[in-house]
Amino acid sequence: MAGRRGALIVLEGVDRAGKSTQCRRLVEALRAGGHRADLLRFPERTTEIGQLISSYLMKKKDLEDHTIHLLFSANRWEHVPLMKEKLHQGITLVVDRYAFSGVAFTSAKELRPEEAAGRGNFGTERYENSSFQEKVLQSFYHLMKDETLNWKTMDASKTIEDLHKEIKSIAEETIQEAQNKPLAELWK
Ligand code: NYM
Ligand code: MG
Repeated sequence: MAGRRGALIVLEGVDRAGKSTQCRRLVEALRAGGHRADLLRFPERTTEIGQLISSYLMKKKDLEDHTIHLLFSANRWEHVPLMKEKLHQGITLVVDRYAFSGVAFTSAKELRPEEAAGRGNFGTERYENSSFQEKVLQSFYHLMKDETLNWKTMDASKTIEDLHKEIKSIAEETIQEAQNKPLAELWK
């Protein structure tokens, strides 16, 4: 088995889609099936950069739009060496949001939503309102046009269990397919 790398599996979507639940379930199931798998999330709020991001999201801190965008990006880059190391070691990474959220959320901001629209059943963090989330969704659809990225679309209205089965089977397929492919760079 030496030389076989892990797969990078990213779950993306609007807030409240159920990504965190599915990521946790997927890692458990992969491990139970004998795979080596680790869970990562972005933003990863525990680092110094992550703490700044968290304060921004909790509206405890105001940051200029480009600045927060770059902090989200830096928060991913600070984990790249670790991620590469794990992938090379054959560990599959299940990632709760990645660079696509970076693009989708920032570009949704540039689309200037009417903030006033009815607030849905979201949390209290920045971006957590239905008009903004609608813009984010449109940005994700736009990103999904890039066919080199092997996107699979999930219907988040299904039950946790049904979704889990579907995601697990796609993940297992992806792990197989990734094994013999060299690590590539995103957007290069
Ligand atoms: N978010 C996440 C961004 O705006 N840009 C990014 O690059 C990333 C990774 O952070 N509303 C936003 C999306 C979420 C918020 O994420 C917090 P989570 O997964 O709810 O902790
Ligand atoms: Mg959230």
